[in-house]
Amino acid sequence: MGEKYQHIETAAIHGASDTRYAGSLVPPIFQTSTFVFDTAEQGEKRFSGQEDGYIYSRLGNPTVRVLEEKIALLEGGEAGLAFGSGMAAVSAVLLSLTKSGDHILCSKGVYGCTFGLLELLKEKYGISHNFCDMGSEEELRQAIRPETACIFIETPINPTMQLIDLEMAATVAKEYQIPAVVDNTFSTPYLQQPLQKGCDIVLHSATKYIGGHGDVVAGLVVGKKAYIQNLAATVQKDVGGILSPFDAWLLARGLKTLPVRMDRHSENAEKIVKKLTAHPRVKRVYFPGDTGHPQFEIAKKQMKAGGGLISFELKGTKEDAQAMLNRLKLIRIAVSLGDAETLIQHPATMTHSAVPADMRQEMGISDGLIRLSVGLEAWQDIWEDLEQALNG
Ligand code: LCS
Repeated sequence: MGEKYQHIETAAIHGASDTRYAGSLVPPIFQTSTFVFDTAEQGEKRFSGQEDGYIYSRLGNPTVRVLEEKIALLEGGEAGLAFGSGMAAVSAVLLSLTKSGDHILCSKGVYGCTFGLLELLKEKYGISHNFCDMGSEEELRQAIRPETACIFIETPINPTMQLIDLEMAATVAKEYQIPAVVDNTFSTPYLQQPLQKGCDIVLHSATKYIGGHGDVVAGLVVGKKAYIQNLAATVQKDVGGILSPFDAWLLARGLKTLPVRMDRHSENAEKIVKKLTAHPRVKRVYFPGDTGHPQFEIAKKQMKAGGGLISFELKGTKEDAQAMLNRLKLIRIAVSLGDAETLIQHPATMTHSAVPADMRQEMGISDGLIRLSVGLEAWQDIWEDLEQALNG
């Protein structure tokens, strides 16, 4: 946690909070689009980089900076950068690392819109990609091409909950001198810290656990200072997917309770997994914190706990899955995840509907697969609702 903090729980609360104005405990919201220069010469110096200071909120804002410093601290990285959505962060990173003719090696399974972006990059700019299980160093080495510009990893993968060994992937990436990029949305820095495993860039849909309350859409990137400065001065500045000061303030607030929330999400999920596994209508349950998960050894190596997301396969058809969702009373049918409310969704027809059916099958997204984002309610109430819907 940097030099100042030994524990992530303390860093999440006190880190990057010394922007104090009028003795305010909480950093204020700088809801301003621009910043006034004392003189024309000062403006010139700010633009040329001779003098530090704010210019215009697309180029930097003090409230947004607090969030960027906090996430960098929690991920154990040198610097952070905030974006207007998780997809703005994913696209900025991929644009920054590739040029026409390059290749992206991707984990076998990614969020549906990341898949859409990869397709767009291929069609419009000739940046190809392929998917790889990344089950071993050898498998990774065989998939890397001379034109591979980066390795892009989701772990756990949305929504199949398959895992990739981050240390293994980072070792191979180093061997080929290409960056390993990790989408850490599902785990957050409280449960998993990819940079500490040797990966190069971490990104988040901060819309999820980082915000934690279902009221913000945002993205974050953490990496080496030189990379982040370059990303800010190029793709972010010129494409412009920035975060608003108020949303940054909400996220910095959300981060204070991240450790407590993640503990509770994980504990609740563990309880629900036990119940789901024993239920006769459930074919299979996928949860990285489950000793029965085929990659539990990887989870033990790199995750503090299983997190709050569970996927499970119902016995039956797509219509059976939809009917089960429709019987729920407390649990809300909604995409997104990581909120206080327990949310449930049907990946094949919702988050991953943009992925062609044959690819979905290959990724392990069947029509009976359901994804549950276990919230912070009493687990008994969550289970009671699930049980009545499963039995119904
Ligand atoms: N990465 C992952 C792993 C995600 O799950 C999402 C969104 C994104 C990136 C994109 O972030 P956004 O732009 O939405 O902030 N995942 C969603 C999901 O599973 N349900 O709704 C959104």
